Amino acid sequence: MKVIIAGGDGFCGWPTALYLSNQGHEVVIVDSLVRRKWDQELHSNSLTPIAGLEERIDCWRALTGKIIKAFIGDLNHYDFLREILIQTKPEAFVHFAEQRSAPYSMIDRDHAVFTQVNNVVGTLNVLYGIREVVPNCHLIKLGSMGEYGTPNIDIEEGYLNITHKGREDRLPFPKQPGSFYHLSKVHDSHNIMFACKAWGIRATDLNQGVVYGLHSNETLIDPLLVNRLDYDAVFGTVLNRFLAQAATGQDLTVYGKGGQTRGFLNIVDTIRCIEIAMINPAEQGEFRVFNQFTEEFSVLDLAHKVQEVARANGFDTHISHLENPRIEKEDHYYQAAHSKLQDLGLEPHLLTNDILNNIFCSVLEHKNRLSKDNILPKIRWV
Ligand code: NAD
Ligand code: USQ
Repeated sequence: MKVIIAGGDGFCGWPTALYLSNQGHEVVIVDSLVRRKWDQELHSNSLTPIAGLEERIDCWRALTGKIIKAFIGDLNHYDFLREILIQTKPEAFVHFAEQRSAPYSMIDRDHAVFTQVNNVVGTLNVLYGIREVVPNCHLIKLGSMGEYGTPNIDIEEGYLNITHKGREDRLPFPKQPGSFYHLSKVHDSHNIMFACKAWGIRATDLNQGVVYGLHSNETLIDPLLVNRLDYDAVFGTVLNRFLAQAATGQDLTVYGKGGQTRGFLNIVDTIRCIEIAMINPAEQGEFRVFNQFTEEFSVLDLAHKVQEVARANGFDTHISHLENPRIEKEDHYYQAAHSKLQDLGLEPHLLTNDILNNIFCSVLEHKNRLSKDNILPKIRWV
């Protein structure tokens, strides 16, 4: 298939682009490279040394003979996006290209406004572009499990059957997001749902949990193809952060009690979920929602797992309960449905000690690149 990967220079997008290219799909990356600028703004870096996008793509072509095209530009610029759609006529549009850090969106007014404009306007432009240029193209949009928040009932996949005053309906599951970033995902979901209804667009909203790991079979082919790994308090996600902390002899930064429970998945499952959504497209006019994660863990569960693996490698790792910089429940019910991707063929890579140990060893290789100043959280929700 012809597929656009928007955000194809990022953590999820890069290994997805390589995998789909390896499977024989015609892959086109669209990315503004803004993520690399945010590293400069935050004085942070990927723990792994990542090559420039052009160098990465050249390396891929030299080693495999497969061509990935790239367009550098911003989805907020409609003329740029429209021109790419005209030139490439994609059958699927995988949309990773957003500002994805909750703490970044909570820095101040400017960062909250930027996050919502970047994400909501970018997605609106994609919807208008599909409508105008490629109405049959399947939009595969990365949403977030955090759109639902942590309600005291089971979370369903997108929709909830409700009986109210004797009448029944199937309605979108209530959303209680916990940051201006997560709110931008909710706004996107509403816009996409409306565009499907109004214009007959086909879309899959993948409510993804927290992703961990870094390597895929393809990124391991050559050091120039390595994926990025964020460990800082702004973009680093919890399990990758704990692994980087353990590898550099620091305490694991559990926020508050650590009872916060979330859905998690390995990066290799992210890639496979995108492929599954792509080869099983939504119907024309359908707004389909899948919950994309494989297991649930509390933050404290993860800290204990990392502590065990680190200790087996000779690191005496301690857990530190920091004052929680976020406003979130630290002790709550969490049970979320996630069967639809498995029904379509996902075979999860679960978090065994072996898998955790492999990621830990990859992190150890690059531990000298970690800057300790970037570990403790400085952004507060209040
Ligand atoms: P990332 O920041 O590593 O990559 C995002 C990429 O999009 C970057 O390369 C960036 O330059 C690009 N980008 C951002 N705004 C753009 C714009 N307006 N125009 C063009 N390019 C733009 O993020 P990621 O971790 O790969 O996440 C990808 C998607 O998956 C995001 O939408 C995120 O919300 C979602 N998601 C990520 C996780 C996770 O744990 N990483 C979990 C759930 C959902
Ligand atoms: N946490 C800690 N210690 C840390 C870092 C985080 O205890 O050092 C806690 C947080 O307080 C939170 C949980 O771990 O309760 C998850 O935090 P996170 O930073 O790993 O993930 P989050 O902010 O939710 O965002 C990440 C991605 C985002 C994606 C989301 C999926 O950055 O793009 O949408 O995961 S989900 O969590 O399902 O919403």
